[in-house]
Amino acid sequence: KILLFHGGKQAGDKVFVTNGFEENFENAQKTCKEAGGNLATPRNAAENSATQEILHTKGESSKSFLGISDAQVEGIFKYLTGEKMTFTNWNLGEPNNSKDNEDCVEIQDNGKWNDIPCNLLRLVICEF
Ligand code: GN1
Ligand code: CA
Ligand code: CA
Repeated sequence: KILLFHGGKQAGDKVFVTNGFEENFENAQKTCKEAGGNLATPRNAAENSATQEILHTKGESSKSFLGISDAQVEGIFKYLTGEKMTFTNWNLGEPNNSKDNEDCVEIQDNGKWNDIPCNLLRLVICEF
């Protein structure tokens, strides 16, 4: 499947790829679903690095949404499948639900995670 996605980064059975556009969380999720994939959801260090490498191809300080949210129960981040998380890579002091309004998660170009408002625009990275 990797041959179908130019610029994709592979980690195990997964391929991570961007469409090059910035979208809010809801639209990014929709974009990935419509393509037959899901929002990037790194479940181990290798998958996190592959996602980070996509950001590096897009230049300095690129950030992307992950398929993780605490919209259901504040403070309890879960995969969009509803499962509990088995791997995290939070930046120091995160998640902090800044201004009581951060239920989505971005991955920064250093690979670290930060919770942010879901209506911000971030590079779309999907996994297949
Ligand atoms: C940013 O801009 P500020 O300090 O209110 C960030 C938060 C981080 C915080 C870390 C929209 O908040 O998510 O937790 O820095 N907000 C945004 O200091 O990126
Ligand atoms: Ca929150
Ligand atoms: Ca935060």
